[in-house]
Amino acid sequence: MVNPLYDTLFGRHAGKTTPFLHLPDGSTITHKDFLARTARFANAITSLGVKPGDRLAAQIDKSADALVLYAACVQAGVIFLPLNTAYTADEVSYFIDNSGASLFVCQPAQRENLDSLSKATGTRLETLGTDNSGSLADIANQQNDSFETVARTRDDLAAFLYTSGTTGRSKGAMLTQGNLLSNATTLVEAWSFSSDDVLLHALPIFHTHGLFVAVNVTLLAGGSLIFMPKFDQDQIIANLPRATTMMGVPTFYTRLLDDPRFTQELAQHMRLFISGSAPLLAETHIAFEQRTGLRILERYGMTETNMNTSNPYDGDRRAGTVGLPLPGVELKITHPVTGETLPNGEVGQIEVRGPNVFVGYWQMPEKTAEELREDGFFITGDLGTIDDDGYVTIVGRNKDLIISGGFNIYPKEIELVIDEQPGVLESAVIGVPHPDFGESPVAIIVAQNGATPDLDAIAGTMQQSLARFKQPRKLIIVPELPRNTMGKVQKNVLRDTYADAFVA
Ligand code: MCA
Ligand code: AMP
Repeated sequence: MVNPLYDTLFGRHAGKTTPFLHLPDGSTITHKDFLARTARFANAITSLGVKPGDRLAAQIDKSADALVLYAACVQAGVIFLPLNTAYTADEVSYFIDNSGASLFVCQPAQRENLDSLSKATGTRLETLGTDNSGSLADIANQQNDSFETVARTRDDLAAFLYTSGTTGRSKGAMLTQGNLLSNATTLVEAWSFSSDDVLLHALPIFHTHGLFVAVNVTLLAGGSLIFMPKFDQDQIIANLPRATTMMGVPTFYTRLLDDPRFTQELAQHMRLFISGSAPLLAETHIAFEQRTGLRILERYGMTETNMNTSNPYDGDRRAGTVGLPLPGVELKITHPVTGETLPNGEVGQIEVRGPNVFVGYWQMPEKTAEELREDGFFITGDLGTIDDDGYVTIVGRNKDLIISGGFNIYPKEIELVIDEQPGVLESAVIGVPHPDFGESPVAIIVAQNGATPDLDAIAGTMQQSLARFKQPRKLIIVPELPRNTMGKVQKNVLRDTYADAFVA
């Protein structure tokens, strides 16, 4: 194979005139047309001087062209670096600078806002809209619709996905062609995907879940996607009858259960509902089965590892568990201090090894060594148990992380911003239960002696520097933070104290 990822996911569909994408306006894009446009984009980025192994960063709205850009990067051997559209210019500048991206593609409306960033980092800036608009689309429209696929091996890098750390600095997880291919192959088999599948796609495509799981699996199976710009309840209800499968974060499922239009009749033809990225409450799993007669299949993954475990397609899907290690994935529970493997039933850190596990963090060898052992086991930072049947249950996290509606929020990043504000002595950001997002951040702030921090001004500053989904919806001033005898802030105590912060 010339380029394993391109040939296996995309090239295999050459010439097919069957639909790949069903778009919201009722139109479809066939595999053949998708590949022709991919070739135009591969020619376009190459004509701009982007070479194999270079990074292309994209912060663009979800659209068929956004997916074409991913495919074009694979075909041209360029490392794809998708970015959350909610990130502010401050946040984006770090990713561009750290990755050394040679091309940054943003939304047309953002060009002015991001122009200075592009000049400061020396990165070329082009734009791409959702409707064949933008400077990159203009260039692509002038190109040939065939492109000589760039040769790659399974060990070559295919994508960088930035994931934050407990220090607040984001790390670029380097994923190879082999990482993505092995996981897609495993999942097609594990979840019985076929060319008959029509996946209702409402996830963003700048994360593993929406891009590497939903899109790669569908492509490999030869199925098609109902490609929606975002999760829109009315659109989901309207499109479900045309779909066979859906993947979502738990918020998708709790929202559907809150909607009386989501009935057994509407859902019963569906082959499979899959949930991941955040804990699915056992009560949601049970309520879903009571409503539809179907059991959600919950699986567990990470940006660094793709998917690690899954409840079985045929067999017992156990509520509250993330199922069994996927074929080819080794999983063990270890003691957080000694690293020794613990017996079944005991809680410890979850470690995984397999062809799905990334190769390290970009230009951060120390960080890589801290989390990726020399023997290939990756320390996930999740805490869990394995039972005697092999089912894994996640019971907590050994990392300071909040997951809101499937988006990761690292408290340290927010604390660093708050601590710099006038009148603030220190702060602690905690995640507490939220009825819609599962968890949501709350900022607990201690004032400097005699000062009264201006909470509105703090919220305003966060608006500038942090994506909206990271901004705590509640800021609370307290006289002091609870500390243990070592002087460490007891976030568990704060989480208990403010557990009801978002209860209606
Ligand atoms: C939007 N907002 C949020 C979130 N999303 N706030 C907190 N948490 C969120 N997740 C804010 C917006 O800024 C806005 O704020 C308000 O909520 C409504 O915005 P809207 O765009 O209407 O949001 P939404 O449609 O309600 O979006 C919620 C959502 C979305 C559908 C749950 O966040 C989503 O699609 N999440 C999926 C994330 C995902 O794909 N994660 C996978 C990571 P305001 O009104 O104040 O301006 S990959 C991963 O974790 C691993 C590998 C794995 O295992 O999968
Ligand atoms: P990310 O860094 O965005 O890839 O998020 C990965 C994290 O999401 C994991 O380390 C887990 O903490 C969490 N996660 C993913 N899937 C599940 C799940 N099914 N249940 C609980 N947590 C999950």
